[in-house]
Amino acid sequence: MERKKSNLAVSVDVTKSKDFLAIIDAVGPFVCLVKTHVDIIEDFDQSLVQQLQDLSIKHDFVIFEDRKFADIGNTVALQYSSGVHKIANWSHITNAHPVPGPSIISGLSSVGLPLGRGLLLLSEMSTKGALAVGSYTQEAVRMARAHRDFVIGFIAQRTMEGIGMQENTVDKDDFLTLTPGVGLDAKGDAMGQQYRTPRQVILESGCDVIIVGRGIYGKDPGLVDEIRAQAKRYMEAGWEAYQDRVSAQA
Ligand code: 5IU
Repeated sequence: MERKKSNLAVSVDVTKSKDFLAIIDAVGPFVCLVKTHVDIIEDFDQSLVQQLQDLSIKHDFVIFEDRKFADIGNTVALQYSSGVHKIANWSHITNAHPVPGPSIISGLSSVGLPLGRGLLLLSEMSTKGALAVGSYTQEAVRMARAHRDFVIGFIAQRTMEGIGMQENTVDKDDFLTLTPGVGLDAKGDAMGQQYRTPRQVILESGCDVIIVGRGIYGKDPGLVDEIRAQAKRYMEAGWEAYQDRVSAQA
């Protein structure tokens, strides 16, 4: 993030590998991270993974497969390592719902830790009526604190720093907060998504990374110049909000 002066992550939710690779190559210079959903790609094969890894090296970004694991430890370990996608082989970070309890972290870390991977826990969601609130969110943070060797942060709508800690504690968490539901032009979509601006997310809510999907590639995955321009626009908005937050804290 420091090296590229970018706290922008782009979420590439498209179904054709040609579009997928073209979008990533266009946004690559502006992002710290690319978020994927490989299970929606219709013409997936192992060569796609190789091309994604090549782009990650070319543009210096981290790969995050947004798999949202949610099963028992034994099953998630198999889903993470095996099957068609073999996520652990190529995705630097992935994420999990805390709903099964700490065993989901043990299951995933048995595969990911030896490979140097990291995990994000989903402690909140951006959708209307989400159930990940209150004590659920607090327990997610507690689970993360107990597994700092593998958990590197959260998908959440605000910083989780201090949540569930005693008032006068001096402990600092230092977890990352990555936040979806970010848009500069739209307020939401027809399926419950809700958008806030990079300023609201980074400056007011204390998050670290903005995750943007359709706000960047939404109009047409073929419009590469437009996609590049939007990526630059979101990168600048995200970084400016971050700079303002850091200088306000100093
Ligand atoms: N995503 C959310 N909200 C959440 C979580 C994940 O939008 O709370 I957890 C994912 C879904 C999609 C991306 O892959 O982030 C947002 O895409 P758009 O910017 O196109 O809405």
